[in-house]
Amino acid sequence: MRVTDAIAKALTGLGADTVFGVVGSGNFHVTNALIAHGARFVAARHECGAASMADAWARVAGRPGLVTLHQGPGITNALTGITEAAKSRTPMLVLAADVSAKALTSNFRIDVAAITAATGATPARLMSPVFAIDDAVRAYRLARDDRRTVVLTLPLDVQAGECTWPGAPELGGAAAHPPSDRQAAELAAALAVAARPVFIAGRGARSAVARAALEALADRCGALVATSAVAKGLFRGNPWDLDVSGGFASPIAAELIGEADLIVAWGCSLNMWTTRHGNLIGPQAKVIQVDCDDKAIGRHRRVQLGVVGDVALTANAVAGLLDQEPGARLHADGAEPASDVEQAGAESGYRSAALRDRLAAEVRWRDVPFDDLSDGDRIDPRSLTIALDDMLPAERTVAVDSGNFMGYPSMFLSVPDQDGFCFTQAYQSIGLGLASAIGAAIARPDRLTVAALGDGGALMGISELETAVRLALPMVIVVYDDEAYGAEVHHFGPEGYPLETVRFPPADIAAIARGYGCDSVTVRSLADLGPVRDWLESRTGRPMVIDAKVTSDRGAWWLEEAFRGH
Ligand SMILES: Cc1ncc(C[n+]2csc(CCOP(=O)(O)OP(=O)(O)O)c2C)c(N)n1
Ligand SMILES: [Mg+2]
Repeated sequence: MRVTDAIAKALTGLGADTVFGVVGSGNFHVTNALIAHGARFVAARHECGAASMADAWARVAGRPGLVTLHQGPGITNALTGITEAAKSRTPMLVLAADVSAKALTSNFRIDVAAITAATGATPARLMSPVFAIDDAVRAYRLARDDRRTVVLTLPLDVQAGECTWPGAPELGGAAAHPPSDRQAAELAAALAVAARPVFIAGRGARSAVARAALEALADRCGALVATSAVAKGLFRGNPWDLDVSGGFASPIAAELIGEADLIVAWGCSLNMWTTRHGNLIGPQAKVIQVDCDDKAIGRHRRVQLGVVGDVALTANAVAGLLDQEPGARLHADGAEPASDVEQAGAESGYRSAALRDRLAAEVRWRDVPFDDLSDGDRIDPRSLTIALDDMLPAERTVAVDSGNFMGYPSMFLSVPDQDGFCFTQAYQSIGLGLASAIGAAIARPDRLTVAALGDGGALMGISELETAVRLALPMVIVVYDDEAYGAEVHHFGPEGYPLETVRFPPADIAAIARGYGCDSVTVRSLADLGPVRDWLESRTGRPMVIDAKVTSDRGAWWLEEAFRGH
């Protein structure tokens, strides 16, 4: 059996059914072999787009993404998307063609392993036809079980070799690890005495199973629940949900997190974004971090207790301890546990009927009063986003690019659950948002996908507009168009620096989008949104691009937070 055919058969047998890429001679055969074995191939127009699509697809589908690339420039073009995936610990397997070992003078020759390792991705290589299937299966397993972005190079001479099919490979399930008894008891003891506990769930809690376990435990001890930005939507519908902790937190969420006496981070690193450089967590708070990776504990801030274990298993174990007779084994720090009466029901811990009413009225950003700066020529991005939140179906996936604008969709658009939000900011690259939205749309065709982009990021990644049109994806692409690299304008403008390098003349993005085959509209006021309403009713099969000419008198306030991180 030819090696390309064998690894395609093995990978599709393991469940890899969707593959993204740009085909050149080096990945032609392996891509066709994947298709022959039943995979769907999505042709991107740029390799960075292919990597970003697979990254977002993996995040939303909850399974490893798969990419195929041509050797040399195919790989270097994909690097920014690969880096975002690697930094996000997205399980993803990149099948990257490479020149044969003896082709020392090939134009395409680069040190793929070195360049891959430099991004934080994990390099792997097919060494010989004999071991090709084992190596490919191992790479897939590493991506899935260790949440790695693995770049598996496929040298052309090995690809062309022959191997023997050994029978369908088995992967087995990845084992989740429970916490140690001692750490679970210490966490239970801390929760038993906490008066104002807040849970902050992160990427490691992005599942329905983790949500159920965390909500049960939060109910048991009267905790309020929040998420980091990447896990937005996880607690949607829970009356005690504070939404996102960090720069995007609404005033009431920031107030309540700041007054917590216990913060428990669940699969959440508590980085500078989630904690506003640490300032969101009050000095009185005890901080406990639960993570399946012991190296993640305390990496971004000091914690009083680290619990190494799977989020759901830990939450269940701790709930089990709290359900037992409050006894000596819960008194790890010598304090008295709260009474059973206080622990049960909505009036326990941080929870009260009055707070529940306040949260219902205030926790959404759209309910926080603001002065609408729309002037007829340009629309206030907050008013635009609130109007879209009202118009677009609730069953939606929101994918956000990077830039000054990024808080508007993140804060003013609600999402149905954690899979409804795709936040690719681990590398802080602009230009990935459109491709990410396409990957998410392919993973969840039942939902309307909303790509939220700045004009800079939109024009950087615009080649994938053709992909969205070709695939007839149900997408609304909102461009927050301030005719500038607004982030830079607001970063340097106040200090009086010249801004010619970061400002642009108006671009007719609606016309550009029509050229690609999209429906489109230019929006300067709420009255211009009629065509979006019509599009939602008629669903033309063409993506809808909204070129929103937005006001931009000052930087979004979360940006000031961001600049402190530069
Ligand atoms: C690939 C890449 N190049 C440059 C930057 C620096 N950068 C950060 S935000 C930004 C401006 C983005 O402009 P736009 O997409 O219009 O969003 P805005 O800030 O105007 O809302 C730039 C250039 C980056 N983060 N990534
Ligand atoms: Mg801009």
